[in-house]
Amino acid sequence: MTRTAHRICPLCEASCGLTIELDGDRATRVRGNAADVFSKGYVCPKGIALGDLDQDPDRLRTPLLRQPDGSLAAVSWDEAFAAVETGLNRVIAEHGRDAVAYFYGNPIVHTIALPLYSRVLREMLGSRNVFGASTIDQMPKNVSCGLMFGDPWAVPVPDIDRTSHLLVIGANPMVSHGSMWTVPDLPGRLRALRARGGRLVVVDPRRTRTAEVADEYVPARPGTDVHLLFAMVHTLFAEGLAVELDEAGFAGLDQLRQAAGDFTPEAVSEVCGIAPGTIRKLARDLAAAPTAAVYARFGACTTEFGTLTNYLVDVLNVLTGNLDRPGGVMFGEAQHNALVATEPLVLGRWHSRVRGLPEVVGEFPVATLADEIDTPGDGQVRAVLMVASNPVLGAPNGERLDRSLAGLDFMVAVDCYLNETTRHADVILPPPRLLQTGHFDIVLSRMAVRRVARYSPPALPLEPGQPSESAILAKLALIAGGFGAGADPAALDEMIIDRTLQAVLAAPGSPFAGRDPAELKAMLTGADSVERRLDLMIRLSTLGDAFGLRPDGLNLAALVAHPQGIDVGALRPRLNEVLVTASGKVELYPEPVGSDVQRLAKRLLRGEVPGRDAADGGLLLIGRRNLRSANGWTHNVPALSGGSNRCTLEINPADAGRLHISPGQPVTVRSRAGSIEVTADVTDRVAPGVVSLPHGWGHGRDGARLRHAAKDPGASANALTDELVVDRLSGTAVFNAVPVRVTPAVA
Ligand SMILES: Nc1nc2c(c(=O)[nH]1)N[C@H]1C(S)=C(S)[C@@H](COP(=O)(O)OP(=O)(O)OC[C@H]3O[C@@H](n4cnc5c(=O)[nH]c(N)nc54)[C@H](O)[C@@H]3O)O[C@H]1N2
Ligand SMILES: Nc1nc2c(c(=O)[nH]1)N[C@H]1C(S)=C(S)[C@@H](COP(=O)(O)OP(=O)(O)OC[C@H]3O[C@@H](n4cnc5c(=O)[nH]c(N)nc54)[C@H](O)[C@@H]3O)O[C@H]1N2
Ligand code: SF4
Ligand SMILES: [Mo]
Repeated sequence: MTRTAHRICPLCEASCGLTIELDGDRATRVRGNAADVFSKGYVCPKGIALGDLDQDPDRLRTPLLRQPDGSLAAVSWDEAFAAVETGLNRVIAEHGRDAVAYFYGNPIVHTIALPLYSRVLREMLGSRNVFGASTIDQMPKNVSCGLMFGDPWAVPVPDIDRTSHLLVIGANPMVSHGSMWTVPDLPGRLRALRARGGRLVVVDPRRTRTAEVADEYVPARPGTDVHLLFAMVHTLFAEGLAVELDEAGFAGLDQLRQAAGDFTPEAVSEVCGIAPGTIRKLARDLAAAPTAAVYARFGACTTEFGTLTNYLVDVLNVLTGNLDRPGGVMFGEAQHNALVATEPLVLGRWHSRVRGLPEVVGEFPVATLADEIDTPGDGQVRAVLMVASNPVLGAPNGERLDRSLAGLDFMVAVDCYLNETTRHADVILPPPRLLQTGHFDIVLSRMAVRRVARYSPPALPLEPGQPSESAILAKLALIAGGFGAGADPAALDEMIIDRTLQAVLAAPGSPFAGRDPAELKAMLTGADSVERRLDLMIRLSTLGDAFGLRPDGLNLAALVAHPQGIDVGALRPRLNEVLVTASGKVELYPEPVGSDVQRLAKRLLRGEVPGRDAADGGLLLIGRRNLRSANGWTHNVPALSGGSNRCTLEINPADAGRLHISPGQPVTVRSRAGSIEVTADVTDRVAPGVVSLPHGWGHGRDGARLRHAAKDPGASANALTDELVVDRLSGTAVFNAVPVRVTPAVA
């Protein structure tokens, strides 16, 4: 029987609406859903391949359990959960709760289950050893926003549909489709920007697709955006281009002005490799534009001064009067509880055992997980709950982590593949198929460019006895909390609903004061306890119906009745709603920024230029993303691999000539951490002195089951990246501007 289903694509942050044609339980065709209120039919090759990912023969359909002979065998769900209970209890009884680390991966923003259960799982586990994809990705943005606005998830995004000037630094949204910025059909929106006379300016060491469609492209030296942005701030002050700021709303302006004093365009020019005149022009154009937005992403986060860089991005947005105004950068609206206030960010409430790295937003840096596993003593990590992550390929010095994970006493993975990381697990719990999973953007809605809400229920039912990913994670939480493998996941949801309602009713100025929580709870709809939790979130969000207090507002039933989504409108100014700093002002020179500025200023005084002093001509490694990849986990699908999706080292012709490297030749790339062999792609897309490798490669390892990916395994960029270097304020890994040497490979 054929029919059609709608599903929001979970493969990147653009969250396009897909139309899926089904024959029985298989997807026969996937295309963009033209009626989707947000994406309006836009789709990319990954979305079209959703059915192939769903049907991948290597995708796990049953739990796997490590056998006495070391092999992994398919077992029932009951056996698998019982094994988790036994294994976890043993480690906790012998070594305490900190001996179990919890690690969440990138799908935390692409699933319903991870955002719903990550927090309760952490609470129930009660371990300080929490790690996650944030510190190998966007944590510098969370920290800079937390310091400036109080809430680490108050992330302003470019109001692209109304801006007249977009400055993109270290991001390639034409290929990545946007990140920390949910913006479907970015190519179309950029075309519209330019059609109405707006400008796109890109700063990147690589001439990316985004750079190619820009009005102005400024090649940059990796790792030096912080200098560039400081010099732009300097220029705004020096030329009187900064807007007047109200002292009641902004703190630290004088300190900021003083700090920017040393960073003249002339002082930073050599470091950045950008002429002083170009730097001044970047600042002047930004100030002169009627509206403008500065946006920076992965390339600006995963460098040694990632937090400072992201902070300066929003400083520029503030100083040009573009924070929280149409056409500038604006705060999206979450689909979740807005009625209980967020606590302002406090950093370093505790420190990691081995390297003494500060906790950030409740986590330790992934860059120190191997230390915590390898170093004996009280609090040593002996077990890991690995949920939706493949850090063997994604973490800095992944090869070291690969060895560390092999030495654990116990490991549980929640993952759809037996891959480079999960091959170390004792128990693997697979989430249901993509078509058996619904979608709701809990995290991404906060960074969406319009006020939209959409819900896709699962296209196919679960098999009898098969748990949803929500139920899997709820079970893990209950086991970690000592309630046992037999406990009912729905009971956990009911408890969370009760707790949330109590907190909402008790909040100062609650619109529900005096109401009976049971009465509110009885109003929740949904097919199961998970949907009832979603209904609760939606009703309590700024777009929600507040249990009838806002009759036009949204609830789950409304979204179910509108499968194409509901568009409430463009973003609206709401800084006053999101700002939760202790001072009640936007902090323009928050405390820990000052000490890092001094560190930066000292380097500038010493005349340090990244890469220049390294051996063999000082090449700096950066990453790149391919249109048909989602990190590495899509490489097992033929439609998404091969062709242009290749693991090669891009190197500029000038460097290739100097190093006697010809196109297509195998080369060895070495760093402090390790070495790999790859093929050279000689191209002037990368600036001289820069080489580029994609990540998520390095397949074909013993024990993994990614049969298609193993045919073209590539090599892991993270065999080269260094776990010992992190952004000091956020603990985030440094994936860009990694010093490497490249030589022709010896045959
Ligand atoms: N050198 C270098 N390193 C990088 C980067 C880089 O650009 N360069 N990028 C960094 C970034 S931005 C990120 S986000 C990280 C990625 O790091 P990870 O968090 O490891 O993310 P993925 O590689 O996307 O892996 C996702 C994992 O979840 C599984 N999975 C997919 N869907 C689901 C699901 O619905 N449920 C469950 N339970 N599992 C699922 C996949 O099989 C895979 O094992 O890598 C980082 N590492
Ligand atoms: N097709 C595809 N889409 C994806 C993904 C994917 O793997 N494939 N991954 C998803 C994930 S997990 C994320 S986090 C997002 C990331 O989204 P983006 O940040 O937009 O993607 P990247 O390609 O990592 O872009 C980083 C850019 O920074 C540049 N760069 C490197 N170092 C520096 C530097 O020091 N300064 C400057 N100015 N630029 C620098 C790189 O050349 C690159 O163009 O993409 C998401 N979308
Ligand atoms: S752009 Fe992103 S969300 Fe849209 S179809 Fe492609 S992978 Fe899916
Ligand atoms: Mo990411």
